[in-house]
Amino acid sequence: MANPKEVELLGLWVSPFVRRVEWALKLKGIAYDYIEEDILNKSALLLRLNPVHQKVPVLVHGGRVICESFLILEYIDETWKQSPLLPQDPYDRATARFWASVAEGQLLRNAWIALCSEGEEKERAIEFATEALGHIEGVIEGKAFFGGEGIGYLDLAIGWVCHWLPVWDELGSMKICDPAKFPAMVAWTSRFVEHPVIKENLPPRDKMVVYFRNMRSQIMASKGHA
Ligand SMILES: N[C@@H](CCC(=O)N[C@@H](CS)C(=O)NCC(=O)O)C(=O)O
Repeated sequence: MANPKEVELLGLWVSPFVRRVEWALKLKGIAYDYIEEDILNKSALLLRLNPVHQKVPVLVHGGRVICESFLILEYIDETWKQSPLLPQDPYDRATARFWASVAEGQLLRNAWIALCSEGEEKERAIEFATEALGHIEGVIEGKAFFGGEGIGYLDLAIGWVCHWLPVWDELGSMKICDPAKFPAMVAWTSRFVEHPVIKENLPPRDKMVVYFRNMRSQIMASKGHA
C-alpha cells in the first residue's frame, strides 16, 4: 500500500495555479516531492493522473490524486488542520469561495485575454478585469489580509495579482492593477509578498517576462496579429 504520508506535486515553475498549492503546503509545513512538468510535452505520468484536463497542478497524497488548484487547497486544509486556510464559519467559507471564483473567472481570465489580444477585445477584457478588481478592492479595504490577520485561502487564490499581474500589465502595455484606483489592493500585495513563505516561493521575474512574452507572441500570431 502507498505510504499515506507521501505527498507529490506535479507542477510548472511559472504557473500561478501551482504556486498557490506550494504556498499552502509550505504554510502548513507539509514536506512534498516536486515534479516539474513540460506542458508542451506532457509526461505519461501527468496524462495518467489527470486524464480529464491534462493540467498541473496535480497533488498525489498516499497514491490518491487530486486535481484543480482550488480543490487541492481545500483538500490540504481539510487533511492537515494546522494553520487553517479557510474560515471556520460556514458563511465566511462560502464567501471566501465566492470571491476566489470571481477572481479566477473574471479577473484572471480577463487579464489573460487582455494580455493576448488587441483592439476592442483587449479594451473589453481590461474593462471586465478592472470591474472585478474594483469588487475585490471592496473586500480587502480595512483588512490586513483577505483571511483577516494572516494569510488564508482567498489570499492564496488571489496571490497571483502580486507577481503575475504586474508582468502581464507590463507586457500588455496596460495597467489593470492601478495604484490610484486600487490602493487597498496594492497595499495588500506589498504585505502578501513580504511573507517569507510567499517571498521565497515566487518565480524569478526576468524569467517570467521571457516566458510570457514568448507565449503572448505565439498566441497573437495564431490570432493573426503581428
Ligand atoms: N483550473 C486549473 C488551471 C490549471 C492550468 O491551467 N494549468 C496550466 C499551467 S499554468 C496547464 O497545465 N496547462 C496545460 C494545458 O493547458 O494543456 C487549476 O486551477 O488547477
